[in-house]
Amino acid sequence: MNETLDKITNAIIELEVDDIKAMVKAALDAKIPASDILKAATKGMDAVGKKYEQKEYYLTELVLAGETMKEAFDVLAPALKASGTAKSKGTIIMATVKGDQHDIGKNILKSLLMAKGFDIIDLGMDVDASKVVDKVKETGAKVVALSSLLTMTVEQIKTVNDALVAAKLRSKVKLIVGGAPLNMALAKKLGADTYADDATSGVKEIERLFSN
Ligand code: B12
Repeated sequence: MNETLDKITNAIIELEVDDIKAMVKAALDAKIPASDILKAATKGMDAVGKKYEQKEYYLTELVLAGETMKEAFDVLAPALKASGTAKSKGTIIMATVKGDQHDIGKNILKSLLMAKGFDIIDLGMDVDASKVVDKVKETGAKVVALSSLLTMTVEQIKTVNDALVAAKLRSKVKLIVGGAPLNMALAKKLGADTYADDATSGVKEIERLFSN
């Protein structure tokens, strides 16, 4: 295993919010691919999640881990984008569902999609279904990508789906969802067209939706 990448994983786990930017920058300067650095940081977030489950970490640590990941991502995002293409492949509306304030996964997917040349309209987190519907109406976007990290907010996917149906827009858009509490069966039950369990397969799935 690459020592620099291990250090980045550990910096996320140890919540080294002040040092992470310099570490990521050093890794990029050493020509380590941005996608590998992203994987190392994500591995750290998974370990933080486990520590939280085991009550070794509490909410304060979760907040700090989120901030550390965001710092890392600030440095990584331009490098991820630069590794992609510039031609627009289509427009995607992205949001984290109402009641949910997790946006790191969504932001990673967003950067990878931008790197592939998609235009992204990011509505942010804790987003009301009506806002998604308004944006679809306004932009004619062909894909809506929703993130939900909490078991208690996955139902919001159904709320968005129902709102799109009520606005007679559902047949005009494809709905893709992701986030830890989801799987393909649940996603479909909630009205989504498809699901992906990480950002890389999310990009592939979205490319497939656009090619259909
Ligand atoms: C960081 C974090 C936070 C931060 C979020 C900061 C931020 N701006 O995002 C803060 C501190 C705010 C937070 C708060 C809470 N959190 Co929290 N949090 C996490 C943690 C540690 C990491 C999440 C993360 O960023 N992971 C890294 C990213 C890269 O992974 P990801 O989000 O899963 O995204 C990937 C895939 O899922 C996928 N994906 C994600 N979205 C989408 C969308 C599409 C369309 C596609 C295709 C793919 C896709 O691609 C991504 C990249 O590969 C997780 C534990 C974990 N390991 O997941 C808990 C976790 C999600 N949190 C949890 C909980 C309980 C909470 C709180 C309720 C705690 C509390 N008591 O207050 C609050 C809820 C606040 C709210 N209303 O949302 C639980 C959820 C349990 C559940 N199933 O409901 C978890 C699982 C921790 C645990 N093990 O208990 N949290």
